[in-house]
Amino acid sequence: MKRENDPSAPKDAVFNWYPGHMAKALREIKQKLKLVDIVLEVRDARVPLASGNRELGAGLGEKRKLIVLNKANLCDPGAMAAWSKWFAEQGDPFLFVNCFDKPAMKKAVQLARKIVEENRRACDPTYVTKKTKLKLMIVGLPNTGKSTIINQLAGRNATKVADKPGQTQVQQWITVDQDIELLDTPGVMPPQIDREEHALWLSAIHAIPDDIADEEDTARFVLGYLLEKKGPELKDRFKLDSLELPVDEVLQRIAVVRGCLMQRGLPDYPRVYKLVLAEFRNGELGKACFGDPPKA
Ligand SMILES: Nc1nc2c(ncn2[C@@H]2O[C@H](COP(=O)(O)OP(=O)(O)OP(=O)(O)O)[C@@H](O)[C@H]2O)c(=O)[nH]1
Ligand SMILES: [Mg+2]
Repeated sequence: MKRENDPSAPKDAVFNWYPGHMAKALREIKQKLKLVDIVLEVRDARVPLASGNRELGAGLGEKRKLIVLNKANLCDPGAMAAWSKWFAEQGDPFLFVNCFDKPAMKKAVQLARKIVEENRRACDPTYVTKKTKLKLMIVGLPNTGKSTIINQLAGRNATKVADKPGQTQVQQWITVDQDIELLDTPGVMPPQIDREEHALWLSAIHAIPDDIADEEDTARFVLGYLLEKKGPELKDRFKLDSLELPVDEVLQRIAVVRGCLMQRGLPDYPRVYKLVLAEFRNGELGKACFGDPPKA
């Protein structure tokens, strides 16, 4: 992994990708907090803890927050159950969702409204529930699906989305209907990542761009994970004889099976790395979840 963009990054950071627009984005998030009722903190369900951002979380102060673990359709169900138990024990409101699932998104908004109402009642015991416009701010790491969530709720392409970290670069208000308004914000990375493992997880889910992370390291890590997990998808898609193979051999096998070859039949490894990452990220190599819930 490279240490990029910031020569003043702390020496113990194994990885640092914090382009200028992210510092600005964080400042603007703090400035707009007073205009919203609640923040949806979007994470990737496949990296439930390390796709959070402590600095961003601290910046939210006392504002009510709902943790939305998006892309649940790509997350290993057993791991998701274990993480759900852990999140429930922590006491912060959370929800695992696949944002293309309309009823699940409806439930997320209902839960957000309930949290806001409960908070109003806690601040003012004489408060009587009334239907007011709900204003939500959507924050989180790059590429976690913030803008897609907004488009799904709005039922139209109100904001640009792409499988590319750093797509949204400026804040944008989107009116869903007369009851809901949403503020889309650019993805913000933690200023530094201390653990090599976390940098690999975040690269695997494409929260970090491939030209900043190292495609070879990330693809090798993903293959190692899938081999250890022994999911049938890897074996079937790449016609492997076994899942007991070293990563080097699997890479060679993929090059042959998928025709990623150069002159004289030599493997074109950069193409293989790209192919492995693309297929992993759209779920074709099976569901994943990196890391275990912390032990009490
Ligand atoms: N499988 C799956 N893909 C999703 C889901 N939500 C979003 N995506 C995909 O994730 C990619 C990134 O989505 P965006 O909405 O642009 O992500 P973002 O968080 O706004 O990214 P930035 O603007 O870079 O911070 C797109 O290719 C989406 O189609 C989901 O629930 N499931
Ligand atoms: Mg976006």
